[in-house]
Amino acid sequence: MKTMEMTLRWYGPQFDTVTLQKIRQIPGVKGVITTLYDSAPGEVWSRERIREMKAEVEASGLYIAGIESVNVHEEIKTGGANRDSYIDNYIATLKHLGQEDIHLVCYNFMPVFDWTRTELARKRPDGSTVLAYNQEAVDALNPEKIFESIAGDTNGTIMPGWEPERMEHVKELFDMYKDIDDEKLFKNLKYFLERIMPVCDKYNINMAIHPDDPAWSVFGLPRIIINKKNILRMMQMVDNPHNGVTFCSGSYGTNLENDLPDMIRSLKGRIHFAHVRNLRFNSPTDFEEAAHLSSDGTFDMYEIMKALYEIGFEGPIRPDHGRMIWGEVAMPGYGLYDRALGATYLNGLWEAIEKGAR
Ligand code: CS2
Ligand code: MN
Repeated sequence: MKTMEMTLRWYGPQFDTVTLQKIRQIPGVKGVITTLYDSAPGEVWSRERIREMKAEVEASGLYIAGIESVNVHEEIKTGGANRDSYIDNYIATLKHLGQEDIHLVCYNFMPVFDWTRTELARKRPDGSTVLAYNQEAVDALNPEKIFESIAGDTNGTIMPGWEPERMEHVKELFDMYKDIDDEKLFKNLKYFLERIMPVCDKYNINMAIHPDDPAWSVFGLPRIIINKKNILRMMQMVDNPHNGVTFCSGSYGTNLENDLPDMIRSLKGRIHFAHVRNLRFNSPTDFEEAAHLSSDGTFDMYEIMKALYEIGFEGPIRPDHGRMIWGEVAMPGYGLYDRALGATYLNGLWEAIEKGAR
């Protein structure tokens, strides 16, 4: 019987403190989710580079379960004059991935920034540190000075999507979006998807859009992959099973109005990848990335896993941002220990649900 595959994200040999050898020792984890970390959005990935990346992972006894992410160039998101050539490049990358037998691609359509947090190391009573978000802190930032304000808080580590090279252009990037509202962004997403679906059909590539995080507009930029209504609209506007979703509980869950198990059920057949993690809300505008356990946060993780089980989910799943515990020094959210605990907990929930259903 096909079932879900537990995986872990791996940031590659140059950046990750967590080695493939360590990942391999997490019970039940056989696949990794990775990407070509030194490629820029818009570049074509050659078959050779993909092969090298695969060989490295496979040499450690693991396999590549999917790519997170093949990033989408801002010209595509804004529908700029050069979008077609960037889409051609994206198609070439998808083709090469398919030829190398990789069939899952996670991406996002968030303008300018990837996920946004206001603290990368908030201390909890047990001494662990976690990523946290506070709306008042975001509202106090000047968008064009965001990088300076947040960079100071990170102990030299930065969030994906907040790289210094990118931040040098932050003003230009904001300008590119000045005429883009939600409707235009939807239109540009549709255009992109319609153009890439043929190559996805040919090579059986499941595209899995990652939700915007947090799931509302920040810094005045449009954000559309935020709730059930919008994600169903996206599924219907390009009604092809290869046009699917990364169901990230921690990202959709930032908006307490999102009923996560209900969203999962409504996406049956279209969830190709799952990120499962918990959040703890201290107030509706302040949350922190708790341990995966239901009792440590706001979500019922059993109900989330049960909904995935019941829709027959069988793709890769991974624990998401973990706490920093046991003195580990690693990229915020992506240490080994707490994500390994998360994977083990999710595997336990799944086993119980599966056996209970027999
Ligand atoms: C994040 C994102 O929440 C997450 O999983 O780490 O960076 C995510 O990888 C991208 O938005 C997917 O394109
Ligand atoms: Mn996620």
